[in-house]
Amino acid sequence: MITFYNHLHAQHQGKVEMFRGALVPCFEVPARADHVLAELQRRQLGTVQQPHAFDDAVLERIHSPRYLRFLASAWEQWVALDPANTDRDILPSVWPTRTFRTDIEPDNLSAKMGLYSCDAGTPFTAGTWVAARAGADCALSAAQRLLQGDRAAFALTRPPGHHAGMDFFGGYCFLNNAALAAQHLRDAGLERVAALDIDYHHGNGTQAIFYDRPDVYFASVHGDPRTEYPFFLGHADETGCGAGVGANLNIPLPRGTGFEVWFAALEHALGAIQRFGAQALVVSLGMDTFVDDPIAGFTLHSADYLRVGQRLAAAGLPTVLVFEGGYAVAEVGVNAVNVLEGFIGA
Ligand code: Q9C
Ligand code: ZN
Repeated sequence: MITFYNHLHAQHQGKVEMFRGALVPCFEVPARADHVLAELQRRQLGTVQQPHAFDDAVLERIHSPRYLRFLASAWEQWVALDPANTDRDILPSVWPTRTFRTDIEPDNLSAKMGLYSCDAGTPFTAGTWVAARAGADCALSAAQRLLQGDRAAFALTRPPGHHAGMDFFGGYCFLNNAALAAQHLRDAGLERVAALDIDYHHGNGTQAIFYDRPDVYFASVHGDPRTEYPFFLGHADETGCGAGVGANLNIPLPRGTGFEVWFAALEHALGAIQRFGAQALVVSLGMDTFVDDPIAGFTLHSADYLRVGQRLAAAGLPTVLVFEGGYAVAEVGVNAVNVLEGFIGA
């Protein structure tokens, strides 16, 4: 299986995030991707390549032009406010909740940060845009390989993507890599594509992007949003709207859920994807289902991920695997590469 590695990922290196009233060191760190790359190379599981450069127009298939313009210009505006800002990340602190207007983009940078975000846990740094942009290229390059006939491809990138919506960032995500990959497959002529999200956290961005569409099925197995981030989406009664009714499946599970119950939910999601008639699969591969993850609550063990990979392969679909969360840094390489090894060996 080919891996597209985001060689610019380390340029996104947040310092702190807001957590329980304090600024704490970021969980989403460059070492995460480094560990996955090192383990891939140690096991020699296929070649590692740099992504191809896709046009900005491809990003506009998923994200709004004004959001993309904001991402590309935010850091410049931040430093213009105060040259000392080069040493500080940008965090939002004010949001247009219910009853406020979102049609007028404010000039004020803090206000723009709020307009285009959903939490204070996602710092924007000097290298965030270049890293996210190259990460999107990785996901698109992986999708492109499927179109050229590959059985599977892996996008090894950070920052992650599945919490990012059409016009907002959050949950450590800026560009929705999985949605971009799925849309790229659609635009190349595949009529039905499935996005399967197995990160611990519900993929609210991906769900929202495809919620009214019958051509991209979204299925997710995740921590119950009543207690888990992102809190405000991911319930079982969200089944799609308009033309997309029936093309969205959420399987929320309680904190503490172990492998057998989780795996049964995965089987259920893959069965639904099969019945939908998907011609390709995009997997949001979050590794924060691991028992020792510091910010999540399922109890999967390293060996379980071999079975996850085998089961994903058994779906028999051309598959893009997109790296998402997973914050047990020392173990994330072994765990992610176990999925790949299980997939390849199946
Ligand atoms: N500060 C992904 O796994 N914050 N995002 C949780 C800890 C948000 C996770 C509380 C977690 C987002 C891609
Ligand atoms: Zn997650």
